[in-house]
Amino acid sequence: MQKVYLDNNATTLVDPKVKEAMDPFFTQIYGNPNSLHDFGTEPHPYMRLAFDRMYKAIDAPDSSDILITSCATESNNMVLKGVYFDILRHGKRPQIIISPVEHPCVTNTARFLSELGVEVIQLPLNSDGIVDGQILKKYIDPNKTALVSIMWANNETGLIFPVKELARIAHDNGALFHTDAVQAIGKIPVDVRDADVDFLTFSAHKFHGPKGIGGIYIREGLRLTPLLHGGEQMGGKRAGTVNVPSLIGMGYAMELAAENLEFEQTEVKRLRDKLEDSIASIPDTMVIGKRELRTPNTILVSVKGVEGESMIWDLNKKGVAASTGSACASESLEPNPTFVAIGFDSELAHTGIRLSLSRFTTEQEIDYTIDVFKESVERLRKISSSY
Ligand code: C6P
Repeated sequence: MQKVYLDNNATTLVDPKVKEAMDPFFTQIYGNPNSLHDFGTEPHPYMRLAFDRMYKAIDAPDSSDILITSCATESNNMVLKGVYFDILRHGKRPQIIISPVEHPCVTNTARFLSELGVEVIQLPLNSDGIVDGQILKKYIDPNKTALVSIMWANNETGLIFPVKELARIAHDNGALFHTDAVQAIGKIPVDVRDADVDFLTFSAHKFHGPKGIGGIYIREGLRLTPLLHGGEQMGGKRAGTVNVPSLIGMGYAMELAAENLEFEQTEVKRLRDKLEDSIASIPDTMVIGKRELRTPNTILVSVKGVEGESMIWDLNKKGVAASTGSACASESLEPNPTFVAIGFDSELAHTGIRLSLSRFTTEQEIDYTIDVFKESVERLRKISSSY
């Protein structure tokens, strides 16, 4: 049976070139980079190259910091909890602002902080499904807001947030600005200098790097209280021996992601649009979010009368991997929170299907998916109308 992977917002395949670059660091260049002997110093130039590649890919100034973490979940926890320890808990600025469609690693961390006394504001979305400058201006408090944390692109809809404008408003009001750029890197240009953000989160497995490694860009002059205490690795900012093979892979994967941006915005987009047009031609389907406001690889569609879960299982039987939304919320029976935030009733909020492409998706796979998707909708609608 043909297999088609259209869940690239959950994770991506490791680019074979990245895997090849990582290989020597398991069995040949395997010293602990904090050891003083030659085995320990041997990985240093390769690690430096990985950092240089990342600095270049996101246009980070040399004077800023890129901290290596185990994943975006850790990065987001570290930013929110770091700001809690550094600012919020002292009470002068006790408030953080987030969007209602952040990943659970932001919303649940914010909820945890609210139990410690932090005031958490979840902004409403505008009619396009994003937070705009007007909304932030209405809610930000120059005397209270310590941190605004708003994602660069949403993992379910692909909708892109106006991060540069939001960062400016945060700064005008004396607040720090963090963005979760997990779904932006490799899909749209991400330039920390131009966007003028203070903290930025990323995760290698979303851009054809390995799982289990991510990072935080930290603007020059800022610091975050560490989450992990222990040794002096990374200047004491995050204890624990760094995962060298994955760091090498992440650096190279980010460089390739930046090099392939043009391809993503032309060829991947062309295939996404072809799939989206075919799905949208099925009666009673609704694609969420204006196309020009979305990342080039993502479709979130509501198929009226068809439960998202049933559709996913039906597609899976034909070898097509899609999702109902975030992989980490796929076992929840609650309505999709993104749909709810956008204003859908609870029945429609169960009808979401996310299809996300990558630079490895082929035209033949898209043609196959179009046929399978149409057959699935027809079959499931027939079944539900027979009840
Ligand atoms: N979203 C999805 O199916 P980790 O796995 O910790 O590196 O990434 C977490 C994460 C953080 N922010 C955003 C915007 C994300 O999309 C994700 C991961 C996957 O949408 C898995 S839940």
